[in-house]
Amino acid sequence: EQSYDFRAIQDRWLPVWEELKPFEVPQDASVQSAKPTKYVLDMFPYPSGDLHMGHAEAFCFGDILARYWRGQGYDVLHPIGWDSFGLPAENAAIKRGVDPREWTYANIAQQKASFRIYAPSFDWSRVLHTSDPEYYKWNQWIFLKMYEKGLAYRKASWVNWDPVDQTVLANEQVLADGTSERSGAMVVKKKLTQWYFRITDYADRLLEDLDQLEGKWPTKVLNMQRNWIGRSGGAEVEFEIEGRAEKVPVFTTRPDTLHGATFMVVAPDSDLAAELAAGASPEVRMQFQAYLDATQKQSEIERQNTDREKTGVFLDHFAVNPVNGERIPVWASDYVLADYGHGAIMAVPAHDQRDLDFALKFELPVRVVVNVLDEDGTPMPDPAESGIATAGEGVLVNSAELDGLSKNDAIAKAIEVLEERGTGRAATTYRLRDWLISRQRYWGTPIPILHAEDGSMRPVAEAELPVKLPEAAGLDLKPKGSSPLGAATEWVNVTDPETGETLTRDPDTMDTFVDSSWYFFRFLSSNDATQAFDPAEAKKWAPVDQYVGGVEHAILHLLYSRFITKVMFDLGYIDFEEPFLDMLNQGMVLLDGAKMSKSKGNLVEFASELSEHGADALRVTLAFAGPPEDDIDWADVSVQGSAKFLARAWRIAHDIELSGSTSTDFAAGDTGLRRATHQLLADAPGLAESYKFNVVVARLMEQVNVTRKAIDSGCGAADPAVRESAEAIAIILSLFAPYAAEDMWAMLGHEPTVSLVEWPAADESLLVQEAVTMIVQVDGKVRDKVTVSPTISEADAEAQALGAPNAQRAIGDRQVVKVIVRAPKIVSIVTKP
Ligand code: ANZ
Repeated sequence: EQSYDFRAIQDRWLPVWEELKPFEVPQDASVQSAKPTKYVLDMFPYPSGDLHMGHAEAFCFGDILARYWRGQGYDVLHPIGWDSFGLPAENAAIKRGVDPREWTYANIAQQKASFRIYAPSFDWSRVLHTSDPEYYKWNQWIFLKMYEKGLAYRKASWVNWDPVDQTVLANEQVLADGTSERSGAMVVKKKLTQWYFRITDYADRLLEDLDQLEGKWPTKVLNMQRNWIGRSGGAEVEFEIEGRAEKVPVFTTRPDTLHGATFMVVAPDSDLAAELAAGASPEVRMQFQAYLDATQKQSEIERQNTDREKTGVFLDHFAVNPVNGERIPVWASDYVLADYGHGAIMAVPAHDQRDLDFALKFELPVRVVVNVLDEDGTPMPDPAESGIATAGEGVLVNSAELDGLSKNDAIAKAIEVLEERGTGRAATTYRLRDWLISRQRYWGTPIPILHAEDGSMRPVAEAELPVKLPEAAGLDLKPKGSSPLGAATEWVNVTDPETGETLTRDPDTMDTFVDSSWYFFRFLSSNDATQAFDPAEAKKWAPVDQYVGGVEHAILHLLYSRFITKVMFDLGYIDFEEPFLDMLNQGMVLLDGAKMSKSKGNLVEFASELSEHGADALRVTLAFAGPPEDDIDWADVSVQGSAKFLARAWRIAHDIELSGSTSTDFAAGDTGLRRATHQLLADAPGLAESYKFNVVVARLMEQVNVTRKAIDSGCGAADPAVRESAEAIAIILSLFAPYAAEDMWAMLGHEPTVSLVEWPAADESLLVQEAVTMIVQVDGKVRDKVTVSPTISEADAEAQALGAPNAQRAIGDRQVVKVIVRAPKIVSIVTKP
């Protein structure tokens, strides 16, 4: 007798699916379909080796949703591609002496082979690799569009520099201890001329549009985005510095405290500090230089640590407080950051703790300008004495026209006064910085800019794109602080065909976050050589309805994708401004409570799990382990248990086949089993849509059990209700175990593929109605009990109670004077003769 054999089943259906290509959707918006559409996307993989368990999990969840929506009658776009540029490929290539191209594409081939067996329902006709010139051509096109709009620009600035990898790092690639996330080296600051995208122009929209995603994205992710943008409202106040023609602006959230500003602090690494120090005595100059050197060894995170002992250098200059004409000393200190606000602050020691710590250390004056009370209504102790700055609500003092006002009124009034005098204005500051996109590495998209000898720049003509990456052979890829492309002489040097002028190509490559900031658009038209994507396709499919991926991308990838989407909107290519409508962040796959890694030696290999247990058992295990947002501990799951469940499900279809019955007269089937089947059909959609995949699997397990019971000790395998149940099981099971489901579907006499079958609707009349007992009292005595729906209305409850036979008997010919209804529990009837 035949038994469940996952290998045989995989071998049977893979070639059939490959022939059928059931998940391809035409790349032609003019092909009409009456169906609504869904775009379901998993964050695309990085080809660092074979697929790992994290991929298995994320792609399992994305695939459940893609398959679910097909079952609900949608055309579903579910594409796959590879994020194939980037440092790891290059570093691995350097280590092994192979071409990064070869290494990358070999890994992609391996991942493709694993995916083929794992069988997510991808549209393979749209596959893309960001390292293909056909893809990165459009990165360059986007760059040119941004350049045209003034959104791509170059500036010299201090950047995080990884001295081991010899490359620029983004802030979030620098760990809290100041080391590089990549190499572990202490990160230093270095001044470089770099390309930036002006994302700060979009800060307000990026912040405000998050409100549209409330309830659709995880709250944690929304908050991380908000904090990263970090908008603060306040004022910009201009201070004169004695001996300097131009005034210096500072940003403050507390313009109400201006009368309490007793000194000014500038960031040591700001241009202003350098300028003021240059005009000071040789002694101050030396002190300042030493202090600047020390500051540059510190990470931004260390500098923001409020517990640190304050340090600083007096710059031998004085500023003038614009509201009271007072001369205040100007200091340099590392707690002021060069690239936040204006890189200079008015220090109000009475009401800001950092300023107070600084004032107490360097014996600077502390002046209270807000009388702050504690919870009991008693005045807070003097900050100069207690060492505690008072930041709360209070009434203004020592502040001329602001005296007597509350903090908020004083903020408004102070701004008014500043604006009247022309020495300040309301202002908003953001934590968000412009996006540094240039990298001094080989394996990325070349920046399509030509430099002339006079220092001017020419964008490469659109018709000349792509600017192809030169071959790696012969180039020294080892990091050295400038791009390896600079040494590709033949590539770098270009003669302008019109003027004969010698031009050089920009040797930097783009941050790979550029590649991933718009790949969801390229999937719409991945085979179109004439445009980045077809706006008509975008109208049909985009935005992405469901995005699935790791929370490690909660900040940058999502922020950059949202930014580029808004740029595309402004350029008129699309009519929406948010790229991802719903998002699921899956948990991690752990082993014995720990993150798996090669170095810890606790790696569960996806490839070996796949060959040992098969795709279906692996996928069912991942889906059944718990809510998808939670971590899965591989030590706690049972892949064997999943395989047993699949065998039991499969055997139901097998038994039906053996029974020889082909009746589809479901209405004639066993009612008890039919009720269970229809309850499953009624409940599964809501569960799937709220990501309760584990509950759907549990319900399938129950259904398999009741069906088995019906076969063995009930109506028997030939009963049409058993077939009805088996079909429902196969259809819903196809979300999790496409091979077993397809095999069941075939045994039930259907053509492939079960994956495109629309879910049967639940028959309402077969659903188990919930019911409660309602008590009917007449003149204080319980006379009857009626079964009612828990949601019964007051009017219906009253009618039911009055109509209940025993209640009617008790009422007799007495007159009902009052009916008190407490639906659905009790109805109390009061009568009189
Ligand atoms: C005077 C003042 C008085 C301030 C007071 C606060 C309290 P957030 O909320 O984070 O935006 N600040 C401004 N620029 C800075 C920089 N480049 N580096 C370090 N600190 C800077 O913080 C804004 C406040 O942080 C500003 O308001 C300024 O100090 C400081 F009772 O100005 B405040």
